[in-house]
Amino acid sequence: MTIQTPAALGARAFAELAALNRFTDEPGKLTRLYLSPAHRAAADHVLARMRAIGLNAAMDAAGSVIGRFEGRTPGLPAVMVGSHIDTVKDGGAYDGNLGVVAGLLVAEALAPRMASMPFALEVAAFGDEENVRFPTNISTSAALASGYEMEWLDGKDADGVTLREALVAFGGDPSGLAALKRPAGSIAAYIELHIEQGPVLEAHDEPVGIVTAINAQIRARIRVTGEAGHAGTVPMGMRRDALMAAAEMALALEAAAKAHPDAVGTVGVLRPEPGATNVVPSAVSFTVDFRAPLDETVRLMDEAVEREFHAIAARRSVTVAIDRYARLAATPMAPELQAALERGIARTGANLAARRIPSGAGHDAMTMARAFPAAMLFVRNEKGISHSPLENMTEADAGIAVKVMLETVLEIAERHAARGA
Ligand code: HGY
Ligand code: MN
Ligand code: MN
Repeated sequence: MTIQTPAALGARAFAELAALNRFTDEPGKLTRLYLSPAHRAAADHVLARMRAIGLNAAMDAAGSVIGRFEGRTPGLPAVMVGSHIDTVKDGGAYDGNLGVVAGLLVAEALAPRMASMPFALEVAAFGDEENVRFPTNISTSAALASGYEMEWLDGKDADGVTLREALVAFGGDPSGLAALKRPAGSIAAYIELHIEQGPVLEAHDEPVGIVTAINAQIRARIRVTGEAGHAGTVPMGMRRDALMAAAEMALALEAAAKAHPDAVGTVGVLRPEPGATNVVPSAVSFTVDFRAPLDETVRLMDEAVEREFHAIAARRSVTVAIDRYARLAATPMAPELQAALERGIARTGANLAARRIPSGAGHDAMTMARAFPAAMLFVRNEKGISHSPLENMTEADAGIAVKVMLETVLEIAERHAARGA
């Protein structure tokens, strides 16, 4: 295997990212929603890159692209290195994409050695981690671990297109979703490289860190229904204004989050109807996303949302419907893989710290951890800015991080071999 220096890996990573990030649904921005034309183009590109590296690769029924190298004998449990290629709207270049590129580069580096490896190597490019388009819950990796939840197929996007319709048009296969669930033990380790999307590594001037656990979260779609009216004639005391009620609910969510020191709450989407300057809004659809390190904190916040939203609706003579479509429990990362990442960092010989960090952001590693040992390596990104076109990181840090991923996979292999596994 040629020596893969961090500098060389960083240059390769940035070149791969530039090629992958040509695919967007909004020219001039990076918007690549699940099952969109840009997602299809990006998936085809990743499929071609996997095959060029020699991986046995295909797109699965849910639209993920997964490639595999066998180990010393066919059918061995796999070490999977992956992340997601879907993005938020007007997102950053590195969220998800970097972890998929890391998988490609690790596979490329290990290709000559796979005949002696005690496990298979898989690279995964999941397609629905952001859950921006449909009311799903990290569905494409969940399909492999806990299994696909068929009710997701009936979820609709902002244009009223169901996930089932979009999946068929994309070239996916609703009838093949149940079969995606992997047998117990078939994935020996899932390891994901991801930008930190937070300020800790930069504050300590450290390029990489090891994730201890991923915060719990609940996401819900809220529908407030009031009564349309003439903006110029309906007296304030006689209005059933859906938007004002929704605004009060948004502030109630903020208060519920501020009541707990490490909790967060966000209203990211808010759509008034009919949406005219001179019409008192008859209805509002909005989303809530709230998170915390502990399940109990999220439960308390959920109770507050339920209680306050209904009290506000009653006071304002409107109705409110709360559709909790995503619940993710707080997810610890596998201790033995955290230790493997620490040894992977040490093997680089660069005398790097191995700081443990919790993740406020959700990841495919959360769902993979439901069935398989899972771990994450964080890499520093500028000011921790993410879910923004300002998301940025250095090529040097990318190279260090990919090098750590490579050394970690080798470390796991050597431990397997030492145990005679
Ligand atoms: O929203 C999240 O936590 C992740 O970026 N999907
Ligand atoms: Mn991500
Ligand atoms: Mn994201």
